[in-house]
Amino acid sequence: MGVLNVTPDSFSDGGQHLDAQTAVAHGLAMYAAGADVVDVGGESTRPGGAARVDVETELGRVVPVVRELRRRSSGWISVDTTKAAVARAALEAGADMINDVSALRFDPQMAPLLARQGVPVVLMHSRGAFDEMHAQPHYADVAGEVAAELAAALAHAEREGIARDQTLLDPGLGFAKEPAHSLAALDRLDELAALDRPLLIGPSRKSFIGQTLSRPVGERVMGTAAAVAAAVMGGAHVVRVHDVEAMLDVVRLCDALRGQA
Ligand code: PMM
Repeated sequence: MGVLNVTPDSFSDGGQHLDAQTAVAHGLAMYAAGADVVDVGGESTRPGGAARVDVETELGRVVPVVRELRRRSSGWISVDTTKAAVARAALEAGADMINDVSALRFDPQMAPLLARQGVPVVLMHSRGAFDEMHAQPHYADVAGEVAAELAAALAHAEREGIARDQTLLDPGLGFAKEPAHSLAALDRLDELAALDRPLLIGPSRKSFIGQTLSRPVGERVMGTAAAVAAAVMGGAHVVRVHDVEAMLDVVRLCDALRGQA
């Protein structure tokens, strides 16, 4: 899954693809580099106070890009949003799946929409409201608590009429987690296997890599490669990354090691 942020302020690629044409070109380049899915986002969740965008702004960023990607590619299109109105318009414009970093918590209309549409949905672990997602709560056992909270999110989704087999789960590296928490969640990804759903993981260029290696955001490709390798060896099915071509090599080698190539 390639990351396509159509935002001025995402932490690593903010401002690079703000006009629709540039964004579409980058999305198509990620498919050409081997991405199966491109994840289009119109609202940054950057640590340190990303500004909430209103629905109209987010729609204006996301929908033209989805429509044009759909016209020019048969690759899967995911939309990274917590707003039901954006998800609905994006699905109408041709998106295939929704990536909700709030795991349906922020917009009460999101679950009924996805239940009706029957499309795949990523339920990502986070805690708190939008502006608290990067606050640092305490964990006694991060892997166990993330697994329990994802199990609760999955149960909530099922109560709302979303089929279990529509869902993917994501431990949410960097969301309500200090670097040590993200490292532990990644190292113990296998503990999410008991939930028996495909696992998505998004380590790309994140600050747990930067802080561990003392690297600025532009120098985290090798750290990202190590995290992607750990994720795949730990059982991840989808990795959400910026550097598609490089990470595809990592994934393919790990798949070969696991005998799945
Ligand atoms: N990380 C970011 C945004 N969306 N979605 C999922 N499912 N998992 C993640 O780890 C994740 C996400 C962080 O911001 P970025 O778009 O700048 O990488």
